[in-house]
Amino acid sequence: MYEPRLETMRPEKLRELQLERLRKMSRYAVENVPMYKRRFKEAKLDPSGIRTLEDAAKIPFTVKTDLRDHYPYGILAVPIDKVVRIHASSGTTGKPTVVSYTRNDLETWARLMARTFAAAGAGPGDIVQNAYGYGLFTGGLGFHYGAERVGAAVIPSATGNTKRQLMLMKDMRTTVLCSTPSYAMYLGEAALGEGYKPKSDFKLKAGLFGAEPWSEEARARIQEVLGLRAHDCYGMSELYGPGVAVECANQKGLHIWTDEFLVETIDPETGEVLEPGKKGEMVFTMLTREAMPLLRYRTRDLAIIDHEECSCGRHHPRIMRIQGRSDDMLIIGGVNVFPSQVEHVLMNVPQIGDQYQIIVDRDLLDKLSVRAEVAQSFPFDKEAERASLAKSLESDLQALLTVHAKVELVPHGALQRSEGKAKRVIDLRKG
Ligand code: DLL
Repeated sequence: MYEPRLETMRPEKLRELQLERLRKMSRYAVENVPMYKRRFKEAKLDPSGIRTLEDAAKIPFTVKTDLRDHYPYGILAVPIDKVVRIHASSGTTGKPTVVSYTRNDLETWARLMARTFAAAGAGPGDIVQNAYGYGLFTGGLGFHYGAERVGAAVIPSATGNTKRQLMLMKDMRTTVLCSTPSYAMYLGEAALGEGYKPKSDFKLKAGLFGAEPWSEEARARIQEVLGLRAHDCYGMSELYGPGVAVECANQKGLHIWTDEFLVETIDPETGEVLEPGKKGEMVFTMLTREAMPLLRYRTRDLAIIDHEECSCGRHHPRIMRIQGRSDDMLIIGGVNVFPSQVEHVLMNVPQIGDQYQIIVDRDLLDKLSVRAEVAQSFPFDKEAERASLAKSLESDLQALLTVHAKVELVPHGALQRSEGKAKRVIDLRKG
């Protein structure tokens, strides 16, 4: 552990710390950010009215459009000369979401990232290859500073240039790989294609993978090919970046650093707070953020949060894998379909490769199809085998999704590989 006192704090102590910080943060936000001053006034709420953690539910939500509406600096609680870093998350349309940090914010973020590396067993002597994007994206610098903080050596290899990544991995004797899970899969595939024997040529022991959804089956594949322990890590630009939650060596859910974040799960339709253990949208309050306070920020990410104790000694509750985003959910003829369900089915079938696309279209009715690459060893030329594989996948998908999905198999290598976040869903109904 990097900060054993905070990482093993008992749940009741954590709650005390959270309450103290929540009260302080509410007052700070109201006094320094006009948007929060207005919101509290509209809700007829004074920060002094927050006396218990449950009172957080009285605070109005903050949503992504609030950040866009106050582009670029409207939510700042400090003068611009206290800001020392600015990141942004790329919007698919229009202006990006801008996130600003004071020196103390960067310090907090680096500490949380150091905990992230420590949870994966990384420290002095480790060689960390950081294949997240450096730039406006928070992945690159977030992992970079965390690795340095625990005393590991960082190779800032950034995304892309896959052959060079593999050469570095072997020659520099990389022990910890940081990348999106889809890029980790691609690195594994490319390593085999280039004639490496990953388990003996590489010295990898752990991977820190996140920034996009992935399944248990994908984890099993990455671990098998690269010979490492794959840790899931979660974060988002608005909440510093990566470093919000990470899996310990037990790999049974991601510990959320609740001394820094108050997390609630809500019903995404009604906004009501759900009981612990129920699947819902995660809502985060940043408890010590200086530059850009965020109270009850709706993430749109759906998850179950588990409060059971973990044998690793950390009492921080765990996200039992992100189960999709409320805005990623596809509605096919009235039925809700999550891309993660499709991945779950595909990755369970050894004849299927790592790459796939989900295509949604409409003529009279919604049509769902899945284009999947076969594994390298699969005899793609044999039509009968292809047809039978497609048929069996269609029936597995039907059983899980309860809607029909047409399966199109394509040869190994036919689909584009991703170096950052994979784009798996093509919805032709939009636009
Ligand atoms: O993806 C920050 C990050 C970088 C996290 C590197 C982990 C590793 P954004 O670009 O703002 O920030 O995207 C945030 O990505 O709301 C989730 O929908 C998704 N996401 C992030 N981590 C995971 C994960 C970074 N482990 C959005 N599993 C979030 C599933 C994830 N989805």
